[in-house]
Amino acid sequence: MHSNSLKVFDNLPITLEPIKKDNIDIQPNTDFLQPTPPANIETASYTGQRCSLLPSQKIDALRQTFERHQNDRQLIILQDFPDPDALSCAWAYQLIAEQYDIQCDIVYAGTLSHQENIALVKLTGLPAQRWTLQNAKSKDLSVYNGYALIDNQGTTSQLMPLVQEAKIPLVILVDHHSLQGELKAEFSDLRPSIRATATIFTQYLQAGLLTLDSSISNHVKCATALMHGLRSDTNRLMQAQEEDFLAAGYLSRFYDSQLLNAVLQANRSKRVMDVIERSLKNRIVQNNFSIAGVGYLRYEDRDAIPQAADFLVTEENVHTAVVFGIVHDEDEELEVVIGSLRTTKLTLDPDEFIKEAFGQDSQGRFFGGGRTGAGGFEIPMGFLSGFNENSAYARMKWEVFDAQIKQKLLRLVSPRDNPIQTE
Ligand SMILES: [Mn+2]
Repeated sequence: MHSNSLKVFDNLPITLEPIKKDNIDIQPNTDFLQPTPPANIETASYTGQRCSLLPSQKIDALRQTFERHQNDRQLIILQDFPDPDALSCAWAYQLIAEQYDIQCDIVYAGTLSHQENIALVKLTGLPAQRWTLQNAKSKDLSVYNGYALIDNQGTTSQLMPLVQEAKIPLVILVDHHSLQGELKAEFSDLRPSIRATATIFTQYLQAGLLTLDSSISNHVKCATALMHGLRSDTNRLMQAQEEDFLAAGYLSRFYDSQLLNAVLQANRSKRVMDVIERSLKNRIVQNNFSIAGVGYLRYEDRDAIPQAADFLVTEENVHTAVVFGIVHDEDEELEVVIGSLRTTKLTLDPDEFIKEAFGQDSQGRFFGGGRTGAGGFEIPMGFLSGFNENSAYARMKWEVFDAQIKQKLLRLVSPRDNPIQTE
């Protein structure tokens, strides 16, 4: 199974824009088992064009936004660990913007840690740049007149504080994750009912924001990247809905199936296989939830966590898998607990489940969230980071975090028999 299919929000957590919630309900809560609300009205309203489910006013507003920013230079900020959906849409945005003489730099602060993402970028020549926090600080941000957030709302990028400090205005926000906070953009298109941001961008292309041409190599490659993004955010179209299929149908006229196949053939590294093995060995299955702690991982291997969750959720009688581990970033001397959730249970909302399970930090920021079928969390270890050369300490630390995360999850999985209850 293609593991990166649902990995987007794995990087979620260290929310920069605090999302405040007044009452923190500490009772076991089963609200997350409620069915998802109906699709928003905007996406349901048909316009003249048969194939576009997009209101024409939205397209006009987007076009006017680009017109107002002619000759600008913009940053396109992706989540720290960008996935195919984000990467492909950023590219489509860049190609659309070029027509208005807007020059865009696509940047992310983390790494491309999934083999398919590396293959996508290499094989298509996708123009994304890695800006670590260190080298971002040395950049002259005053050359940028604006920035765009694509497939994220700024809560998953370490670059946000820098951009906000530099007072660069948020021009365009396009995303399909649940609303993360109150960000004001000149133009925003937030549609949580859509399965992939690639679907939204394909609708823009279809509506004429960029006329794809099969004789232009970059157009073919971008269409291929969008097809990959759309497939990977919809679990290979298995969770796709009408709009996604229509978008895929449109892309099928331009994409290169052999190139897509080459991207999908990327193999898992041995280290990823080892993490999957650990998750299998350590998993506990309770009430159709499979939960596994995988211990310590290197920063570059963090993507093994969602891949392991993708794998565990395929076991019979399992509808939801949660895999977590302690990821250490040697450069920054930081340790973070990172976890991924995958579910095939339609009535389980990963965003609510994660928020309910782990709550918020002292500043009111949630440790994670999600979207249809997938969620993720990150819990910084702060003061407890490091000193793992002492193996007894490292083991003890892991055991404490492992037990605590399991307690928090099991409280929701089987509210009445928490194994470590003290009362
Ligand atoms: Mn996405």
